Amino acid sequence: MASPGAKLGLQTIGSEQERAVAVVETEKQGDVAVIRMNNPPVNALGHALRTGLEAAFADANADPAVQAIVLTGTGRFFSAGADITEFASGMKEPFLPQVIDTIEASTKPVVAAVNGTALGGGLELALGCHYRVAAKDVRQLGLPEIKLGIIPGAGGTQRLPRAIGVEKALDLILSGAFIDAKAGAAAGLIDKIAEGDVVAEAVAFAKAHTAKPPRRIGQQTIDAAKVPAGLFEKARASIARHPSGPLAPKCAIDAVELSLTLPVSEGIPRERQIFREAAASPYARALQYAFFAERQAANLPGIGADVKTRAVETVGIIGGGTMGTGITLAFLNAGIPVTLVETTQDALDGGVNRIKDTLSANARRGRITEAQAADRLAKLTPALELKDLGKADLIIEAVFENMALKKEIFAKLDGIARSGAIIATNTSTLDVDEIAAVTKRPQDVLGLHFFSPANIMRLLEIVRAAKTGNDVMATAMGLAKRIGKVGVQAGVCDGFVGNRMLAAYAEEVQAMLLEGATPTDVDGALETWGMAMGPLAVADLAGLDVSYRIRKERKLVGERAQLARVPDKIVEMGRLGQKTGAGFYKYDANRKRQRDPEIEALIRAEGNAQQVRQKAISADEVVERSLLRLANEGAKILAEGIALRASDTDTMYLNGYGFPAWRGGPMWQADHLGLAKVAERIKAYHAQYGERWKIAPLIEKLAADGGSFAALDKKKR
Ligand code: T1G
Repeated sequence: MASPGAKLGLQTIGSEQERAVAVVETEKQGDVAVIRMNNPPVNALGHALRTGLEAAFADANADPAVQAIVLTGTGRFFSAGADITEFASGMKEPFLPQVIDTIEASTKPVVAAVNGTALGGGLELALGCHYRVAAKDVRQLGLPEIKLGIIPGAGGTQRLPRAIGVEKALDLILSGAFIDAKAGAAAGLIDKIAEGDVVAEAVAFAKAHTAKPPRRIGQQTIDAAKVPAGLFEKARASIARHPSGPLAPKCAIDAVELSLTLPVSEGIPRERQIFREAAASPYARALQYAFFAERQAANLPGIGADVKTRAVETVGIIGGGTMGTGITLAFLNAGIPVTLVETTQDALDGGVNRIKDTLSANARRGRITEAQAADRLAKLTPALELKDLGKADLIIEAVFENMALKKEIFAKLDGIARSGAIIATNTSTLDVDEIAAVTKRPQDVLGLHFFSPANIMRLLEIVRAAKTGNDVMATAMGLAKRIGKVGVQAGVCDGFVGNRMLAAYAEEVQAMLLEGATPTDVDGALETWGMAMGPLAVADLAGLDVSYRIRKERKLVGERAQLARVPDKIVEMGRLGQKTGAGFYKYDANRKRQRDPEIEALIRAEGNAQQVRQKAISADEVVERSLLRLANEGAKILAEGIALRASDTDTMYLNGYGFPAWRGGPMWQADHLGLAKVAERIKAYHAQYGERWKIAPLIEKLAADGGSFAALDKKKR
């Protein structure tokens, strides 16, 4: 072995090996070999890294001068787990379970110096080490595989229960939640929290353990008596509407349950079988697609890392209503001071109290501490004058959905906002170009369309107007991540991307009601299929008056007016949804919905009045017609360039419209069904129902060429 502290490497015999060497470095600190993973950006355990680790451990174990081994990562990452990009292309040996078994079998103590994020295979790697020393600021420890529609596949379902107990392990694996180093130590996952340099403290820890036989988690047994009775039954009963779909949660429970009865040497091969079953499902493919789609959405063509973003350290919000206060909370929660402007003291007090109530409720529920709640409230400045926003870096208008009012406010802001400030509108449908045109600084104007409740919903539709500057778009995209949102670009058209598709979907729902379906039939079918909430229940939650006002502004005619008759009549009866205790449904004191025969009769009468041929509509038809209208409208939007990618549309529906991630999104569903089949079905509906089902030329073309939305997106990269 070369002199202490020297960098060691494998003999280079080919490019794969070169990569393996490049991503694993071994350094000697006295008689301790420090093996460092260096595979940016997240130390994903791809083939090269697995190969490099296997070789580095073989080397260190064979070296008589080495008494102990420390494994660590680089930068913010220990390892973010298996390389998800390898899933589609298939993995090559050495497989991760093998590498981890080799590490656990080491005859010399192996200490993981967990310098940062350790997730999935990354945490399984650390569990294969004999001891774990973590840096005190580590926030992300977990096995989130379930969010990708799979289960831990490198021993996590067998070793984690032995390390922290079956109940905690099952909870972490089923939720995919992250824990920090402190919680890890409390659970028994982490042996020592490093106050200083984690590698140095891990080396010292290792030296202190060279005399003892290594402690292998894989050899530990589980005391079944300590497992709460009925744990697995309760878990199985709790996964009916798991956000990862019907299969992976069941697989996770089955695998963890094996840890009670099988030794690790038998449990891991069984885990692998179950892993493969989950990985082969369309739900896993949809969730992995969603993972990358969300990250892809942040890439704006022509706007590279060289585009300088603007500083946003203070924000002004105009309007203390539901949206204004939700948006204010989103910024306060991210530690960004907000000045909230309203026109009257009462309205302002109303808004401030709503914010106070939400913060104290979050503290009461333990989501934040009292101190954090107080700190966030201290960052709020109520105001009654627009001029108080003169210093704000970003101003967001969130007033009533009325063009004249918004233009009046933007004309005033043009004279008030500091030079270089970004001025945004939270409109959900109106023309942002028209709003920008009342200012002398259209390059500083864009749409920031939040979704209610704005402090909860992850989606932020970033509406790029014709003159919006690249730096403003880049700033908005970065800001979205900073406030915990998923930013997705949309162009200007009526309803932008999300609401324009929603209008087509909602229209088809109304058509199915007039043909004979009931609200319960429609919502029931879509919720059983996986939607978080059916479209009519969502309409009642959002308030039927909101869409009523938009329809009245639009002055609908022809079939569109006919299809809006039922919701119009319901609103004109004073039934605005949950907030009035009745809409498409009746609501009890706990806001639980109940079918309402009066509304079902109203719908029947309207269907007959419009002489709509009545028919039984199956749940499958409800789902098919809803999805195809969404995909067809999505394809038109894509062809017009209003959405950059089909995957952006899906990212919007997953994060803003309650579309289940394990179903991928409307465009992914269309690809999954096959565009030839989609085209055939749309044409069949067009023949039956006419113009509203006119096929999008893009679908017709892709179907004819054997193409797909995914392939189209790939071409654009
Ligand atoms: N594989 C491949 N690429 C990955 C990756 C991974 N595991 N994790 C992140 N990336 C890419 C990501 O696409 C992006 O690329 C860049 O890294 C930065 O990510 C056997 C089989 C770690 C919390 O589920 O949750 O182990 O867009 O923008 O916000 O049991 O990434 O720049 O080109 O998200 O700081 C289990 C997944 C895998 C963790 C960091 N692991 N990653 O968030 O950065 S399955 C996970 C995350 C497994 C084993 C099984 C997050 C993060 P690009 P980012 P971030």
